[in-house]
Amino acid sequence: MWEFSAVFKQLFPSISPWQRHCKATGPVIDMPVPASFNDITQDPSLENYIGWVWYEKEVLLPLRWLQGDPAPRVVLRFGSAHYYSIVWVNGVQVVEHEGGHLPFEADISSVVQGSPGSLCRITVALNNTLTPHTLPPGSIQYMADKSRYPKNYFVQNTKFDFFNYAGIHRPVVLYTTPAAYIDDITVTTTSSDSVAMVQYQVSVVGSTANSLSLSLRDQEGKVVATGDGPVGELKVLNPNLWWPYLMHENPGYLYSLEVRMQAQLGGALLEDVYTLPVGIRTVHVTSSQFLINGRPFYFHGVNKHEDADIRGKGLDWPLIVKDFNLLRWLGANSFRTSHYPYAEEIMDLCDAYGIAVIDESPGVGIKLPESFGNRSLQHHLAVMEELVRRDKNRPSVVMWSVANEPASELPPAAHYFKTVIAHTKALDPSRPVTFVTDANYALDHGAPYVDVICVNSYFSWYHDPGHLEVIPLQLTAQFENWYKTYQKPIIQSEYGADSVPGLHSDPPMMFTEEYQQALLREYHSVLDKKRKEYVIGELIWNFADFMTNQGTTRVLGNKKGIFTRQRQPKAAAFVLRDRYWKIANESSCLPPAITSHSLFLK
Ligand code: GCB
Repeated sequence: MWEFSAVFKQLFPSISPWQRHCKATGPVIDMPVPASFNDITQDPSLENYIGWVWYEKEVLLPLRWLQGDPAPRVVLRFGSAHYYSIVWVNGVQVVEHEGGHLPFEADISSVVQGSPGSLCRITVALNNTLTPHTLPPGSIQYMADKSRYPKNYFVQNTKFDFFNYAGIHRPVVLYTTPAAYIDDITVTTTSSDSVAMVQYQVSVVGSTANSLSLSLRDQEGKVVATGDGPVGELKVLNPNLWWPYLMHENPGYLYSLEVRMQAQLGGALLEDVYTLPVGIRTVHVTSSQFLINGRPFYFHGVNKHEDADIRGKGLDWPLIVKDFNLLRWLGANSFRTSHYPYAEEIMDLCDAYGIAVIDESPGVGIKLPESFGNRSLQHHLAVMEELVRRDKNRPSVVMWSVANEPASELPPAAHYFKTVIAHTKALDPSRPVTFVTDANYALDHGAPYVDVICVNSYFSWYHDPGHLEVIPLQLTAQFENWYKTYQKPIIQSEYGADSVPGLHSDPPMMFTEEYQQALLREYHSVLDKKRKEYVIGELIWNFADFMTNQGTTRVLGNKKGIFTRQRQPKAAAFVLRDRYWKIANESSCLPPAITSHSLFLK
């Protein structure tokens, strides 16, 4: 629990609570972390709040963290905080970070080691304001007409379809390392039938006089390869490959790589040990296939959101585990982290369960011409660096997505996406890169640079509403046009319809459960033809209903979920479940037999 206060209606902090206790500057309330702050109280002005908020917490650090020669390095780490954070410890600024959805940390040793035994005060100023240069972009609009709006009235405009929840969304942890420590590890893998190579690179900070030794253990704890030094290769005979769920009877196989460092520092011998889960797998894209370990992979999965009642985008373990159980019930083998990177805790389970991930940056709603300028571009490159650094070693991540539905028909999109995609590939040459488009195939300036075409369409929903009969023609044309133009494999990265649970009509009408089912079935009939050619996946929009801004087309949020926001199935969930298990059984690599309500746990 943290203390919390909001500085209402101010875009910039004009008070300085970090210099003394937050509560000395005005009233504070209790605020849980992790959680979005928006839905925690009954106060509508906090729900829709725009501007700076303050979080504060005092902790007592163990004495052994603060002593020693050399003393350990004490680090304060945030899993994520949305959107712009400034952090002080005992009144000293220790880190500033732009962007939600990704971690950041600060070495706070010098601040805390001066005062052993006293409380350590952590203060966070957080601002959720989005501008044309943030990711996602937004804009603040002042309403000048005094006859219609109060003085200084402004609104936050965004071009994306989910609620801009804010707060400290993921765990905040304090940890220590020795003064010389393992700072980063990069692992890539290659394999043939009987032998795999694990290439590694380890970086150490704090000492040049260090030695590194590595050992790779299998799931039985047996050491299968050893190595030493900062760069090298481990050879694994008869490897257990990492396979996606339903593509193998033992999906998500993870080895465990132990990296041990010893370093001399000021006469002391320091030791740091880090254990990294490693999945051995390869990913390749041809003109019509997506290959995992050389075998064609078909994405039958979902798009998700981090979203739930009360906690908003705050990490919630029961919800996470429930969602994975639903994914496996559904027979889904993949998801896209629409429209921002998900929590590391979620990604860990994808690695362990074999759920293939299209890992998306927060580049959603890039529509304004100014959002394609150099300032935005530089920030986008920095975000890709943070994302790749965080997720590069995850076998579940099979492709990066740098954006969702940008205005890619604008001419500056060519340079913008060429640069972002080339940068991402330079950071990680081992994975394909894409962005998700809803632009016309003939006008899209970003598509030439992607490895896989990911296209969203809402035929018979946003276009020709109510006319299910147009889907076969329009969807077939969509696929053929894209394929003729690019000869690249295609994923239907979104399609779907809103349905209000419990609303029925036959013949099907929009917003009923029957219409959502019927629309899905129309899409599926075309997908069944095209998946024999070059369509390599289908991701339903959306896994579950989720909160959006208020608007005339949203009834308490977006209702395109096949599950409700509380994770109860709508009729469409059963259509998709039958389909995904059927596809899994066809392509199959021994999925367990389907029985009505059983879970297929490892
Ligand atoms: C889209 C967007 C997604 C929306 C969805 C919808 O194309 O990518 O963020 O929520 O359509 O339901 O309108």
